[in-house]
Amino acid sequence: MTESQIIGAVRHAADVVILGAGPAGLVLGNLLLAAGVDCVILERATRAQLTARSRAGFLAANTVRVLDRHGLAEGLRRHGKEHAVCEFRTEDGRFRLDYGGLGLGERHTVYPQHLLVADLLTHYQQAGGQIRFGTEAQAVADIGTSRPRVTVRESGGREETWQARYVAGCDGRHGAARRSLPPGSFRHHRHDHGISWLGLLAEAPPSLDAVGYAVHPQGFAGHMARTPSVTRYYLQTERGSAAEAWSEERIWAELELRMRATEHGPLHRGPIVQRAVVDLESDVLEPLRHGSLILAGDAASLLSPSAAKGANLAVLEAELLAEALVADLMHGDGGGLATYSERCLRYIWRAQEFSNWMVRLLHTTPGHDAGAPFQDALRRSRLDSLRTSRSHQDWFAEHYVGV
Ligand code: RFL
Repeated sequence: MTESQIIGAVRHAADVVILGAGPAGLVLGNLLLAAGVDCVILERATRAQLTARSRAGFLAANTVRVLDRHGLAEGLRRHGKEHAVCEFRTEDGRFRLDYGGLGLGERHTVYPQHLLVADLLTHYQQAGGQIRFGTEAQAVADIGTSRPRVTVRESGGREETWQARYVAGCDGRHGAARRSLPPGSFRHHRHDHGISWLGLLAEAPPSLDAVGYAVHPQGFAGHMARTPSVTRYYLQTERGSAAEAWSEERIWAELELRMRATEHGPLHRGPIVQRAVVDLESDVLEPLRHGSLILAGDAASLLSPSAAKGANLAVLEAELLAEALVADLMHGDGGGLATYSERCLRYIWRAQEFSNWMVRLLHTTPGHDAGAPFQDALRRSRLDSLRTSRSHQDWFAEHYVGV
C-alpha cells in the first residue's frame, strides 16, 4: 500500500500548508499571504490556548527588524520595552554588563511571546489568511513528490486530508513534521545538558532593572522582566522533581538565597501564576528540507532556553523560508529552497554554540562528578574574564543579542 492509499481521499488544497501557528508558522503565513501565495495554517490548539501560552519574551534586534520590514511590529513597538543590561551574581561578587553599549550596540525588546502571537494572528486573519484551529496534523506523506499530503484530525475527531505543493513544518519539537521524516534521511544531533529548571511566572513587578543570572552552590537562579507587573524566574532543580513539590514560600526563599537578596536587595514577591519544569536539551535536525516538506523553528532545532534564542531563530528562518517559497512558486526560481537548509543551519549552530556556552557559564557542576572542582574553577575564570575583558564583553554582547 502506498502512503497515498493510507491517507485516503483529498478534501482540501493549498499551495503551502503550514503546520503550527507559533512564531515560525505565523510569520511565514503573513509573508506568504502578503506575496499572494495560496496558503493555510493548521493549528492543533484553539485560538484562546494559543494566545495565552506564555513562553519567550526577549526579542533580538534582528527579530524586530524582520517584523518591522513586513509591517508586523506595531504591537511590540507600542508596548515592548527596550532592554540592554544583564547582571551576574556569583560567589565572587556582582557585576553588570550594559550590552547595549558593547559589541554591535544592539538591544533586546521585551515583549511576551503570547502577545506577539496574538498580533501576528490578528494581522494574518485581517489580511484574509486561512487558519484552522483545533486541527491536529497526524502525518505528512508523499514528501518525495510535488504533491505532498497532510492528514489531520479535527477537534470533533473527523479525519481530513490536505494536499499541497509544499508543507512547512512549523509545529515544534513534537509535531507531525518531524515524525513524518523517512528514517535514515536525516541526522538528529541531540544533547541533554543533564540540568533542569523550574520555570516560573510571578505576578510581581521585576526586582531589578536587568536580566539577573545568579550562580550559587545550591544551583542557578534567573530573573527576567516580562511586563511591569509580571516577572519570569528560573530555579535550577533536581532532574525528575515535580513542579508542584515547591511551595510558594520555598520558591521565594530559594530565589532570595540564590540571588543573594540580603546582599543585593529584596525581591518583589507575588503569586506564582505559572510553573513548569524544563529539562535543558538541545537538538538539530539536518537537513531541514526533505523534498516538499521543509522545517522551521523548534521543529528544525530546539535550543536550551539559557540564551533566549528559540523564538528569534524561528522568525529568522520563517523569513528565509517565505522568500524561498515565493521565489519558487511565483517566479519559478528554486534557488532559495535549494540553499534554505544550509543557510539556516549556519545560524542554528552558532546559536547552539552560544546557548551551550551560557549553560556552562551559569551552572555549577554536580558535586558527585569527579571533575567538578576543575570545571567550577573554569566557570569562575570564564566569569572573571567576562567581568574584566572588554573584548570578551564585546563578543558576549554580539552573540547574546544577535542571531
Ligand atoms: P511553537 O511556538 O512551539 O509553535 C508550534 C505550534 O505548533 C502547534 N502544533 C501543531 N499544530 C498542528 N498539528 C500538530 N501535530 C501540532 N503539533 C504542534 C502547537 O500547538 C504550536 O502552536 O514553535 P515555533 O513557532 O517554532 O517557535 C519556537 C518558540 O516558541 C520557542 O523557541 C521559544 O518559546 C523558546 N523560548 C525563548 N525564545 C526566545 O527567543 N526568547 C526567549 O526569551 C525565550 N524564552 C523559551 C523561553 C521557551 C520556554 N519554554 C517553552 C521552555 C522561555 C521558556 C520557558
